[in-house]
Amino acid sequence: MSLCIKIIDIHGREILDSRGNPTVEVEVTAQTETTGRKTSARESVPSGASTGRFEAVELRDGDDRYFGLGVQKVVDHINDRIKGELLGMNVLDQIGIDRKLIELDGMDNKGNLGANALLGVSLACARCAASALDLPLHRYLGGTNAKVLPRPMMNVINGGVHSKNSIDFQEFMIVPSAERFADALRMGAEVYHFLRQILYEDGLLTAVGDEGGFAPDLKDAGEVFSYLEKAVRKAGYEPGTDISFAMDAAASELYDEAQDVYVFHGEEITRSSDEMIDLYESLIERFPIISIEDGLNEDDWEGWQKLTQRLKDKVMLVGDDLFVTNTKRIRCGIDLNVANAVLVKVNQIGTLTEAMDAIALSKENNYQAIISHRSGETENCFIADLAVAVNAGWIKTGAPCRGERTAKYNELLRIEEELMQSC
Ligand code: 2PG
Ligand code: MG
Repeated sequence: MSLCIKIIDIHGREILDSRGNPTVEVEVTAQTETTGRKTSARESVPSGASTGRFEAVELRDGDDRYFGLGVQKVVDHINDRIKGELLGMNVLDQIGIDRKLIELDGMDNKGNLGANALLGVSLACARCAASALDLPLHRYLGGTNAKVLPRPMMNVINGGVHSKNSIDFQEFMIVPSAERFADALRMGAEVYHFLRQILYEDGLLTAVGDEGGFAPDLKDAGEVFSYLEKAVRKAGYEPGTDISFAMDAAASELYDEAQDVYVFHGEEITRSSDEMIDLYESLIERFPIISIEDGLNEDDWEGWQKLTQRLKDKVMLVGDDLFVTNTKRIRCGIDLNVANAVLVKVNQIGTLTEAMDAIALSKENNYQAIISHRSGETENCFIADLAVAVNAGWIKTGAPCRGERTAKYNELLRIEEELMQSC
């Protein structure tokens, strides 16, 4: 690498995320050798609520601050160990930086220094490198062919562990289709407002959950999709043509290992793996659903094989807790013919390089890659650039509501504007 932009400072700090819980922010400063110019950039780390069992470890202090959720130890790891090792490295050498981070941690699950320590540094280095080169982040990450704006998957009804209502499944999304991202976003936002109006008229709660979607007490998935259909029509769009639907069952959260059933507390029933598949099939027949995420438990490879066999030609079957952005698990899914799409969450794996490897592996094997936020977010919009960088085609980043969600959508508006100017 001929151009050298040396890392001269790394500073971690504890900040708050969208749920009011502590998370990590990292600031990286680098100096261009030839000109002496200094560049600083910062990134922060998201945090999930329905975390997969196989995700990389998010370290927390476990003391009496913030109910044990503080990240001071993680910040110390960044400001001591990691900084000590990375100072002087070329910030353009993302692979080298990430390799060093992985080696420093030394554990498969990144439980030593914490995946939240590693990820903050990894992302901040990439952002700093892009700034030092005066390149937009998506162009730095993706090169000259980074150009596809993703189709937004907007979570407008929140259930499961993301809200305290009666809906058992976690997310119900609207997925607008338009030539321009700006139009898709507008369509989604319009439907969102009609949905609020309809829920309000029916005397239902219009307070929002963690990802900005409404969290009313509805009976079951069928009732939720009926509301979505009504809202789409009221906004003047055609369900299935202009706007399709998606859901994240987050089935691992519903699974009871002792009884080998899925427990629906709101509906007050249990379902077997086969009954879950039957339910999805009937929902697909009734509504224009194009994607079902985590339809079954994260360990149920056999059930996933059946699910895939039955529904793969009708919808995207997305592995989130199942794959945890981990190439080993994605490889396993490919070999077993399980799922046909991968949810990509950078903090599930802990470094940018590994997340990009997961995306590459998915695409090479004709699995869709959906770039995703976490339910605990910050105003950081790295994933907007990442989605465009890898031409993923999909982004899941919540409702068009709450600053930490709109931050990503708004960044995509800017990127689209910039890409259109350059044509
Ligand atoms: C999911 C995510 C994001 P969490 O399950 O897909 O929507 O939720 O961040 O809580 O894991
Ligand atoms: Mg999920």
